[in-house]
Amino acid sequence: MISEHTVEPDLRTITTHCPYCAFQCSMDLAGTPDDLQIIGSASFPVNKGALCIKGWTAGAALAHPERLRTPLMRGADGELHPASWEAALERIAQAFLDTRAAYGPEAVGIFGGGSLTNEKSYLLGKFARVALQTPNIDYNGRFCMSSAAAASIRALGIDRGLPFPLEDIAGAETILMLGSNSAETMPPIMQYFEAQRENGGKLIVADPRLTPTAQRADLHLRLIPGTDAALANGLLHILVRDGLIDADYIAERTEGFEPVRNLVATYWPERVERITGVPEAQLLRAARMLGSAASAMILTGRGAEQQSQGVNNVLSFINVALALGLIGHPNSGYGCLTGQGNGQGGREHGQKADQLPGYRLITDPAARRHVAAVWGVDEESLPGPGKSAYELLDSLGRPDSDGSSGVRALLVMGSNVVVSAPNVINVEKRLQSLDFLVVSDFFLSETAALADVVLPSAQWAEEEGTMTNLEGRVIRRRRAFVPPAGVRDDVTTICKLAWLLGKGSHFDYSDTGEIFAELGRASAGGPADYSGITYDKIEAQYSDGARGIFWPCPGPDHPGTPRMFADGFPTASGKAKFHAVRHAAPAEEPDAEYPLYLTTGRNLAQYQSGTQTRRIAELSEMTPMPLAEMHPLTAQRYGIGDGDPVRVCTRRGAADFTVKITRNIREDTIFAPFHWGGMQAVNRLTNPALDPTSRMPEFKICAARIETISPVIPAKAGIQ
Ligand SMILES: Nc1nc2c(c(=O)[nH]1)N[C@H]1C(S)=C(S)[C@@H](COP(=O)(O)OP(=O)(O)OC[C@H]3O[C@@H](n4cnc5c(=O)[nH]c(N)nc54)[C@H](O)[C@@H]3O)O[C@H]1N2
Ligand SMILES: Nc1nc2c(c(=O)[nH]1)N[C@H]1C(S)=C(S)[C@@H](COP(=O)(O)OP(=O)(O)OC[C@H]3O[C@@H](n4cnc5c(=O)[nH]c(N)nc54)[C@H](O)[C@@H]3O)O[C@H]1N2
Ligand code: SF4
Ligand SMILES: [Mo]
Repeated sequence: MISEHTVEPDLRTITTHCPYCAFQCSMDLAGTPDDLQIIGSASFPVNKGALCIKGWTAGAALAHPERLRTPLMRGADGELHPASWEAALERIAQAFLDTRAAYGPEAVGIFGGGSLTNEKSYLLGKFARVALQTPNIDYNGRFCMSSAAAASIRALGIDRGLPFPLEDIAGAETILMLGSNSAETMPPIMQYFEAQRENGGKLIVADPRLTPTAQRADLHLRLIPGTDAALANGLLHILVRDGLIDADYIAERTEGFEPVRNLVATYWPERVERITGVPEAQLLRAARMLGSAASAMILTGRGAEQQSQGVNNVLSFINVALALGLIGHPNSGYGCLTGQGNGQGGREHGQKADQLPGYRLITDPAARRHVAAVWGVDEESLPGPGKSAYELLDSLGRPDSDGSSGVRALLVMGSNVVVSAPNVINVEKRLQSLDFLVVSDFFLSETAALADVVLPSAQWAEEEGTMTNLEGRVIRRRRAFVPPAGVRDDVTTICKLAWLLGKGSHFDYSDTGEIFAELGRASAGGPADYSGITYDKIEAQYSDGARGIFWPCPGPDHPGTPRMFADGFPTASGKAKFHAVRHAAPAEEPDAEYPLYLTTGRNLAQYQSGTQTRRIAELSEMTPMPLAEMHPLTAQRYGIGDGDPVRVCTRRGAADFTVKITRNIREDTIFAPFHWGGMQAVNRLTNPALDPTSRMPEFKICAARIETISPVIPAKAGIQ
């Protein structure tokens, strides 16, 4: 069993990584939680000393006055009251046991997150399958890069967001980015694009908005939301027509090109201009920039992925990368820019509904045998696949279509779903209809406020573990401080609950290193093989400047794999696969009643559902409220001025914003960020239409109309 806390002396310098995004900047911490100095670690080869404003200010959440410092339990009066850990954990265990007795094990569900360390992600997956024996575990990564993941697995046999180190960006002659605004979402990455430009390289950005990222590009393709696959097919049409494809590579390293060639023949430039809104001349220029380059990269962000066609969009761009012979060549390839701190590792070790550790499928008999042996359980006792994130949320508290009970008790760890899931009006209702909800968080998030039991969790600088960054580089998160009295780390919480559920012997660890070693054994032989990585090996790499180890790392002497696909693809044939994918309309398109596209995304100074960043004064001052971006001509049509309050309505509901008038957006599109809750939650509006393969919701497109309203009172930081 994990000891409560190993006491670390405060007041010292320790090197760890940022709590927020997948760039995982290394930072040196000095001081105490009340007075913390954070500087970017100059020697870490990823951020090279740079941090963004969120990283600089990350310390403010540690000693924040609103931080949860004791468990809370809902009393007979309907309010949350402070409670002891013993009482809270017993209530949770009893609720899980009662639910299981009444409705069966699948009626208990877990919703995890991509901010959890590898150790916690792995334990949560094991807890679901071994302690609860429920198939119903999924996580917020389903809302993040699941479309890119599914497409990469289909086409390339494996999903590692970037299959090459970031430094390769600097050497690429041409880069095409689809729906990524990394100047705001991972600012320190821009140093690689600067270096690329200094080396004479060119950048193309496809985005309905002229974002800060697109402003740095040589060519901005201001496409109509939801037309990414048509753009890809149109580019490939020109590349084939103009003889710019790599016939040798296609013959030797790929299969399935002919149907793609036939399909893209129908995507002539004039037609693609009509579908995408991108002028023919720009299509030609983009195709030439890609096709004539000695090295080129295609990178996707959430813009192209968070669609009901997300998998097809990514497949269509992988087609372009394969036809040009890019994948596996120096300073070239296809990559997905992963989002959350452990967005990569969090998707590999069992938080997904259909997954076992090492990126194995829970339906694969060999994988089940292997993992059951590592866990010391009977193979038959492992459940099958469960429901995907939105389907899980939508099933809460009501019977399934097959008459079974649906999920009636839920543990949420690392997500704030009433802000960040699509169609949150429905999600909130579903959460309220549960028999029992428990949420672990640092603060009383909007989701925690609905819970029967709230558990206060240790934060990044108070815990040990590993994270896997956007490059697949496994790094160490180190503890600098003891958590405040009354706060526990999630590892301790999960293990204690397992004991109370009678499965403690499977959750008996002396420290997180032991959990990581077990994760390594469970992942051995799987696609994401960590078996050759140990804490000591990562630490040794830190001291010689290499800094972290790239998976797959299948043995103790293996150095890790910074670059993949140089010699082949991990598919049955060893070849990459083309997929002939037509573009298709989004699930909802503008019409007379809802005449505008609504798209959603991020601001520089806020992070995700805002639980952390809305509580940090500097960040809230920079970005105090959600702004709905609108073109001046659109605003004029509605008689709206800059700074006016506006109500945006869709078929799901209404939400309130302040208008920002900008020429940097298409006339037919409005954009709003999703970092706020309540009436300011853009997810009151979004469409939960799912991609048929990845089950990714269509966060990036729905049809909307706008109404003018009386002034919005700016929300106070932290409390909405
Ligand atoms: N500041 C900040 N940084 C973050 C985060 C944060 O919340 N705040 N979150 C982290 C996480 S988890 C993630 S996943 C990443 C996300 O990082 P990004 O993918 O860069 O972020 P988004 O703003 O969601 O979407 C990117 C762009 O997609 C565009 N877009 C909208 N619709 C379409 C379309 O149909 N096609 C195309 N091609 N583009 C479209 C939007 O205009 C937007 O500029 O950021 C990470 N970093
Ligand atoms: N409209 C719209 N909606 C979106 C998106 C979009 O582009 N548009 N993007 C989607 C994407 S890409 C993502 S990744 C999701 C993210 O949305 P969420 O899943 O809500 O992500 P966070 O806000 O990071 O939520 C994490 C919560 O867990 C807490 N937390 C963080 N780390 C830990 C931990 O280690 N332990 C515990 N116990 N708690 C922790 C935080 O305080 C926070 O309350 O939103 C999705 N929703
Ligand atoms: S939020 Fe991302 S880019 Fe900003 S400091 Fe943290 S890891 Fe670096
Ligand atoms: Mo994400």
